[in-house]
Amino acid sequence: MAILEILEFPDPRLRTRAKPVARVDDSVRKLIDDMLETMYEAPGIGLAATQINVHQRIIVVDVSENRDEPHAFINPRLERIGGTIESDEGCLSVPGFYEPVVRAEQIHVKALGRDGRDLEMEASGLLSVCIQHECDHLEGKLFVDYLSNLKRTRIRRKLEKQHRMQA
Ligand code: K1U
Ligand code: ZN
Repeated sequence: MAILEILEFPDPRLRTRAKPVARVDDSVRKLIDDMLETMYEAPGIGLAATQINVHQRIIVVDVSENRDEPHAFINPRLERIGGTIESDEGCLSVPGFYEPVVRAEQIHVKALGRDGRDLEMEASGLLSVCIQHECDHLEGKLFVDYLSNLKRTRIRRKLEKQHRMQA
């Protein structure tokens, strides 16, 4: 397994729309295992392939307290069931910033699992929020896009400054 580099906002590669996975083979399973290792090490509760500069429609999540309930979704499709939930969101690609975002409270997810078989799941609360956040990444969308231009610009400038200092 391997820990992969996570792209940071405003890297333009985070704006790439990911392509569907045509076949779930060993290379896809290895990628999922590497994504889970990278997510746990960060630490985070989710990760999309886009964030590690792989533009395939794959996300992983684990919102459990003991960090022992990993989920992988390949080619995920979401249906909104109902309700709205506002919660503070963070992002491993926008480190150090947490802001409130409004999303659907309950969702239905259809995808392929790590074994390549059809998978369906209903999710609510943090799991629902995290899956929606990760699916946004596959569209090239970040949680900062839900914020005001002023807030997004402030975050971008602070991260650009940090990146200059690190270079
Ligand atoms: O997509 C990502 O960058 C991962 C992101 C997911 C997320 C967090 C909060 C709301 C929605 C989606 C993170 O995991 S940020 C880190 C974080 O929230 C966290 C890390 C360790 C323990 C608990 C939370
Ligand atoms: Zn994120």
